[in-house]
Amino acid sequence: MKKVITLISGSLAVTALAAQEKPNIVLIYADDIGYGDFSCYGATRVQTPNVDALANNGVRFRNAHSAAATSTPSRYGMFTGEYPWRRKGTGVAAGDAALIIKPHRFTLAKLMKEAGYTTGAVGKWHLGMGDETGKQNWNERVSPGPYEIGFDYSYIMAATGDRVPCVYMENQRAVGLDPNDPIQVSYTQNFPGEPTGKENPELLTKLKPSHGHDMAVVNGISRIGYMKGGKSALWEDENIADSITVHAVRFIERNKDKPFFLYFGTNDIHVPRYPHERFRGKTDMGHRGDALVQFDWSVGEVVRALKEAGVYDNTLIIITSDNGPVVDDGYQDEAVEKLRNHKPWGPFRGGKYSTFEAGTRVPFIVHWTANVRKGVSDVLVSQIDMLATFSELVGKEVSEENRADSQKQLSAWLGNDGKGRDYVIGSAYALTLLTKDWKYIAPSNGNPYNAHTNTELGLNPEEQLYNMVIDRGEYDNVADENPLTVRFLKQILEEEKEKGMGLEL
Ligand code: NG6
Ligand code: CA
Repeated sequence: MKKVITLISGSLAVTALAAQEKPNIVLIYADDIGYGDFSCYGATRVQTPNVDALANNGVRFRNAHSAAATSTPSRYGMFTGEYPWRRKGTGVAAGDAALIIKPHRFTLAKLMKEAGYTTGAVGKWHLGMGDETGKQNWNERVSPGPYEIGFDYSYIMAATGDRVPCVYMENQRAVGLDPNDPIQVSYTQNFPGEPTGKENPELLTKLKPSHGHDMAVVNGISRIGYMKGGKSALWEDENIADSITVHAVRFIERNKDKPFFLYFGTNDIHVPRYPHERFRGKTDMGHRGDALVQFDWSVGEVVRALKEAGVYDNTLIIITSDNGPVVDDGYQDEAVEKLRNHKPWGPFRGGKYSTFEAGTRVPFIVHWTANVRKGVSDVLVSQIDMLATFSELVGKEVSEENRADSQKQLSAWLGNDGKGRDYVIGSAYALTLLTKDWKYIAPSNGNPYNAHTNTELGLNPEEQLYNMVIDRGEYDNVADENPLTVRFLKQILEEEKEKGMGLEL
């Protein structure tokens, strides 16, 4: 394939690409994998060779952020380019939530389609489906969904592994459904006669909850939400990685002759963690560690498919995560007991749900064979920039309105520019503003500690300011000593809020 790079004042820039020369894009979006969970980010008790190979031959970022500290808002931000805190209703979605990104909105997938790509969404979705919460008929095509916001093909889990309905939806229809055994879903009440984890603990043969997760029992594991029917369509947790990986691979095989964009949202390592037998015991950390190995296997399969299709060198691959790590997220899977010296959050404080860094500082690896400057990058980058950055990559302009908060950061993402973003705003109960040097956390009266998950949420009625150069662990609040810095950062936040906050979807 012809190289399509020109040198402009010392930095790599991608020129307008002829259709067949457009790079494919594969976005591997992990779930709850923390900054310190891959061996290339310092983990020692788990080896992730497939991830590491991409990191070693690509750019590995050390200051990269998801848009939020949980899944739904992070995915919303990444797909729309708009900070999720601007919109009401972008918090963690129930399994029967209506589609959160409205069909009229411009999205990353629509951008790619307009640029001539075939687009696919495989794996975890968690952005809702249908036009009214709780009103979906899961026995028919559920719409709107991925297709209506730009994905030609989809094979998804509607919400999360721990939320009903526990079925795969292919092109928005439940896979393997027997019409004589229709699916019913409710997030308000159980269906008469259906067992629950709470009332029938004897049915929990695979995993028991540690908190919550005591409603419908599917595959020996109790979940969030009630469900009845659809027996032939129910997933088996130990096969989820296989099932979604195979569909990602098939999408690549089918589309290898034309440019494609694949969003591959893995179920690993979200709860309930129940990796396939062949990954059990691969680490000494129980299901959480073994699920990391399973994730790495999925990455290896995608890479292999790209190589076998002959498109590896012309595919830009991103590996990142939707939020930081959590150890006990609601099931008794021994993650806490077996963690010992492993640090999923790396050198950072907090974790999933937290305003502290580990909430949103996630692994971020960009691989594109000859087109990146290999190495480690410390510039500030954010998933919110995917939309504008991909628009640069494919040479398709996006209006300022459609670009929302998304910035063109291609040069930084390819490892060529030492600047990156000036700041990024995070949201987990309270807003945060992070620059290269400082982290400001707005005052909040929320609970500072999540006892269920053992997470410091970083909420404080006082203003917090941390010097990220000398205190990346956010232990020494220096707000009082630096009133001018606090004022400056607050002003940026105020200006950003004035552009729109608390808007309806
Ligand atoms: C929480 C769930 C947690 C997880 C999270 C969403 C309970 C007790 N906890 O409410 O298990 O599902 O939501 O995670 O129900 S996320 O990564 O998809 O945002
Ligand atoms: Ca997540």
